[in-house]
Amino acid sequence: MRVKVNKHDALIIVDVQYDFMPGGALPVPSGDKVVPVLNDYIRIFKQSRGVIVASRDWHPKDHSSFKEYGGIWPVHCVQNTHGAEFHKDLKLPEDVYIVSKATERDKDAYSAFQGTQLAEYLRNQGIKRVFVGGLATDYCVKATVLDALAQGFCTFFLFDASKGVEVNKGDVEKSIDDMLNNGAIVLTLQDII
Ligand code: VGL
Ligand code: ZN
Repeated sequence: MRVKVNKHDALIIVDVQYDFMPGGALPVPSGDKVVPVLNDYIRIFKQSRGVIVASRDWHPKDHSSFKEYGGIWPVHCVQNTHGAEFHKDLKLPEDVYIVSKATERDKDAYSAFQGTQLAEYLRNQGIKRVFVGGLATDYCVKATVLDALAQGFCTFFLFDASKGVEVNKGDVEKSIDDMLNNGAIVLTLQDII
């Protein structure tokens, strides 16, 4: 495949935060490996005048997705803690659009579109296509890809810039099938000219 990035394209970087890195509260195996690859995509999108978006899981400290409050996850990505910060090596540009999600105690959100103004923002910027990568493939990346498709964006899943949790074996493979079945296109850096 050959794809050329233009100014109607947006890169959506999902949840590249310390709590999803090895050693973090909710680690994604090899989660740190996405950072240099995403930096390559960032460079391309800057050169091509595309829009760059970064989402972050941004929970209050008593969030309902945490085990002690009835959820299924360990405490992670609490607002204004180190674990919620973006990885320091991720080269986000000055004009990055940051989307904070699941900021209210009683609402969880895996998708960067859920409960946020992201779709409106992208439409206002004239965006037609979105390129989604980050953490984790089988949760927040998948949910973001499916919502982007439902919102009518032509949507690429950045295979080489994403890693999954695999709570159950085969979850990543299944999530990619899900994205493909809904119209997503799987892309790697080699496909971009
Ligand atoms: C995520 C589990 C809980 C993610 C966020 O970013 O994939 N996973 N909250
Ligand atoms: Zn979360």
